[in-house]
Amino acid sequence: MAGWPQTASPVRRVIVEESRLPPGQYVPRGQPVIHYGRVPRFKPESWDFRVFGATAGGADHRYTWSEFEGLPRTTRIADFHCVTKFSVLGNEWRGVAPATIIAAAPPDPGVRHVMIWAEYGYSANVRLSDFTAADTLFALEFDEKPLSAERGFPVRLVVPHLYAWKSVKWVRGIEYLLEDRRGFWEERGYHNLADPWREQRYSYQEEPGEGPP
Ligand SMILES: Nc1nc2c(c(=O)[nH]1)N[C@H]1C(S)=C(S)[C@@H](COP(=O)(O)O)O[C@H]1N2
Ligand SMILES: [Mo]
Repeated sequence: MAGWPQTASPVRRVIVEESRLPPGQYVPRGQPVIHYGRVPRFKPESWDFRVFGATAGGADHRYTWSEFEGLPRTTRIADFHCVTKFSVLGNEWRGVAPATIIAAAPPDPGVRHVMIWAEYGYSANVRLSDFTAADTLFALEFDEKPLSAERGFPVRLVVPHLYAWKSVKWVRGIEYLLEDRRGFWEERGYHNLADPWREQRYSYQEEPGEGPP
């Protein structure tokens, strides 16, 4: 067999794992759970998912829980990088691709950014290109089971290629933006773009054009 020998030495394994970790990150034991505030209670009768802001037709789109739950699902395996420096590797998420939402409720052609909204007003802004990236997903399942309450049940966004504060738990909707606007942590000193490979942790690192004025 060409390439790596089948039994990698411990040293080689470490090198392979490290090349997979963005700068400054480490792999902790276990799977930390992090969020601001309380875990919301899910009420299926009143739960909805709204698409609003600059939609193509100007009208909002609303999914009830049974409609959202019935959307086609797809699986993604991805790493997860928190700005507090831990990374969790190889997570298996299953859920609804943003493309499915965009097809049903398209944005105005001028839209370049999307605000993700959650319970209690938590929010995160992402570029439309990050929202539609191949690894981005509205996850309903983790490890082939429904999300646990603390991990975002019933729906969370996962944007594996950005720091994890953009992976909004307990999502309730998206807002299409004609002008970029900062979300919850972006307003509180975190980087507007949040690329872990470029260590875009804090807003003071932003270059001109990387964030709203
Ligand atoms: N709604 C909501 N989503 C959130 C947060 C939050 O405070 N509220 N915290 C974010 C942060 S900072 C991280 S690191 C991840 C943690 O996800 P986990 O608890 O599944 O590890 O959730 C993100 N999503
Ligand atoms: Mo985080």
